[in-house]
Amino acid sequence: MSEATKYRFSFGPWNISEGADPFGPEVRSPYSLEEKLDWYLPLGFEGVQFHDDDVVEGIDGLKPSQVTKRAQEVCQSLKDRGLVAEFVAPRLWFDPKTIDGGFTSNCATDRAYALDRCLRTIDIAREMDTPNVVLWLAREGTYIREAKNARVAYERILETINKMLDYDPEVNIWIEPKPNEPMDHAYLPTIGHAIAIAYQSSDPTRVGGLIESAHAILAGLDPADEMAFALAHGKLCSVHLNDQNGLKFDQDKSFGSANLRSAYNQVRVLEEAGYGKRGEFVGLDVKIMRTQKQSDSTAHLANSRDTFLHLVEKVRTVDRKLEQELIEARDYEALDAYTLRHLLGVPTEAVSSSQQPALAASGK
Ligand code: XUL
Ligand code: MN
Repeated sequence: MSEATKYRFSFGPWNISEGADPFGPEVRSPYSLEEKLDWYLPLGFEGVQFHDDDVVEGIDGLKPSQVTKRAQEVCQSLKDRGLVAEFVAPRLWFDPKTIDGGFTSNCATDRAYALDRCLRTIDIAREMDTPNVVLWLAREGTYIREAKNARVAYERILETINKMLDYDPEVNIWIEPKPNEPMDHAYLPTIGHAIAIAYQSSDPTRVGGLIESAHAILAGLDPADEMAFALAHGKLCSVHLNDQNGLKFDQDKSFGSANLRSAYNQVRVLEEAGYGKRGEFVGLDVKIMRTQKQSDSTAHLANSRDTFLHLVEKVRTVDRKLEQELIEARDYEALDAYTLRHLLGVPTEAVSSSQQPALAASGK
């Protein structure tokens, strides 16, 4: 039997937040990046996910030499604490020049800005000792379909990805799909779309995906099946585990909070595929509830990691022989009952439907 995976965890500084939402301001005071980095190891995390401007604040107003200097400082802060950068992602949705999207904007100077920002992100990633760049294509979509030509938009996304691949022969690009928010519809809404564009690119071996549980749910899809699809293509480069209670705003709830069984199946798919054995991180893109106090600022991260590890135990202790027998008997009712009892931690005898009174005999 192969050795059990020792999972490594990551999150981004934005996951320790001040609680602002579209209807109200901050309710907790901010921590500096350095203070946040101090908490990673004590919380059980060693990977740090960054936006470009999490590393270099005010990036657009700085000279290349200033950007490099700041990136080197942050890289040193990581090293001092025994941490590593997992990836850097261009924040392409804040600047007025990206109001109508970056890669797919109808304005050529806006598109040039977006490409340039991505190339500077690659420079920062290089300084941070990571080859990985994540593209969450926040505004690459439309509020109304007539606003852009969707076919041209797909071509423009592909063109930009190819330019990034050309710019640095070492860079890997991980697309994080999301179907909506902030746009009504996004152009790469699912991992299927992301993987299709990866194969179309000039170097498919360097383009893959990052799946966020909540984003898959918002697309009406099952996160575990989405992960399985990417794993089957060798293209699951990272995950943003979290949870989402139905089709509403992107909630980034703690992992397992809304649907523990779905969380179990995500862990099961990852564990069975040996995810993590090739150095992949278990990323948690979770948000603490706005109602929490300042001193609770990191509780959701510790809780989500803990839930993940409990679910790993559940996956490792499932009775595979019984599962196989129930599958062969096509007794999925019993398999369902067994799964629920296993998750609840209650004894698992008497799960077969054959324990039922003989309904057939009574003609029902
Ligand atoms: C947006 C989202 C982002 C990305 C990083 O919904 O998930 O946090 O994960 O830019
Ligand atoms: Mn995310």
